[in-house]
Amino acid sequence: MKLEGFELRRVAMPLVSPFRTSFSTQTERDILLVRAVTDEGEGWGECVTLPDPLYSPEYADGAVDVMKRFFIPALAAAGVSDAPGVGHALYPYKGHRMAKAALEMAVLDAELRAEGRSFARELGSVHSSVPCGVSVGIMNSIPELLDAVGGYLDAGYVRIKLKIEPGWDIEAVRAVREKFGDDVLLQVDANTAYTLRDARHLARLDDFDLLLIEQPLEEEDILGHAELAKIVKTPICLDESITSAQTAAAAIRLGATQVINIKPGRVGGYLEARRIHDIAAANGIAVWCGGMLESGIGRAANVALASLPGFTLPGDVSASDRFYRTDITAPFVMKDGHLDVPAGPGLGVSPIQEVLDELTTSVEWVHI
Ligand code: SMG
Ligand code: MG
Repeated sequence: MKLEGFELRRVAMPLVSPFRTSFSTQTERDILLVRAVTDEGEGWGECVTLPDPLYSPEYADGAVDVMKRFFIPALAAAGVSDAPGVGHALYPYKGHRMAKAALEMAVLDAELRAEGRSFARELGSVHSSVPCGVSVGIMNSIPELLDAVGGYLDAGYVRIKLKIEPGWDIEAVRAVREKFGDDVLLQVDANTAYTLRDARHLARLDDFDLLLIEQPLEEEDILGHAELAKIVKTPICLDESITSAQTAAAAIRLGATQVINIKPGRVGGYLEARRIHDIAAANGIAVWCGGMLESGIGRAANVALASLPGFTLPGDVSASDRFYRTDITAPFVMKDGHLDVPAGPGLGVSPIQEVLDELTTSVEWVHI
């Protein structure tokens, strides 16, 4: 397969409701789509950068810049013709994992479509459907939160994740437990909003039988998480801190993470995501698939990843309508709390051109 170039397309997708975390409020998703064009057909990638470097150091405009300035020329110079080649050619460049992941994903999709193989099969899928969890943003009031959670439970979501921050934690969790009972699979995500000084406070969450506390402390505070894990009984799950298979192995060894949230964009791609899955499995650590409010393109790949054997907890893998009234692909629709794993070639879904055109804010072509 010979790469001819990449189309970089920005798409503005309005959210059905604002999504507030400890670091920002999103009302619209500005998605960077990458289309790899080859002599054997095309492939799609989705870059999960947010507009500002508040979740991770990367941001959408920066991803476009690094792709055009360094990464695509490096792929051209190396004559890259397959997905593992993308990782090798970009290895000398530090960081920018979301940008690397999007390019690798597009090349992998092109390769698999040309060969008629699915992402799921390629990654090592063992399930034809995956359970859906939903991430619930910080709300203005407890009644508003209970309304939102009630709606998701009625829709069939099998696991609820509450976004938390200082001032919106114990009482929010208590209210959800009191209203919906002890059987609901419940977890929380702080997106680095606490410090080790909050350990006693966070230990109060132990009363609520949570599956896990996700990323309570700063991303670089691996030892802090290891200390916290000795004080808090609820399992610690790292998200932001895990940027590679190497950091995953270290965090596991240090006792900083008892569960891992795997986001392919954060770790540089689906191939590295699979390596983290393998390391976690070898260490008896459960993993689940995180989400970055993906369109149908990224969602398709996440659903495939979530169907690997080590993904034993429901992920932030929700239906398209959790975030979007109109998706750019055929929507992912939940049945009995599950999404079907696409089985067609590559991602198994493609953008619908008219929808894509309507939502596109810019397109550029980068020749190889
Ligand atoms: O795609 O369902 C989704 C979003 C899940 O909460 C989610 N993602 O830290 O895990 C996380 C956040 C990161 C994105 S917040 C804008
Ligand atoms: Mg998280």
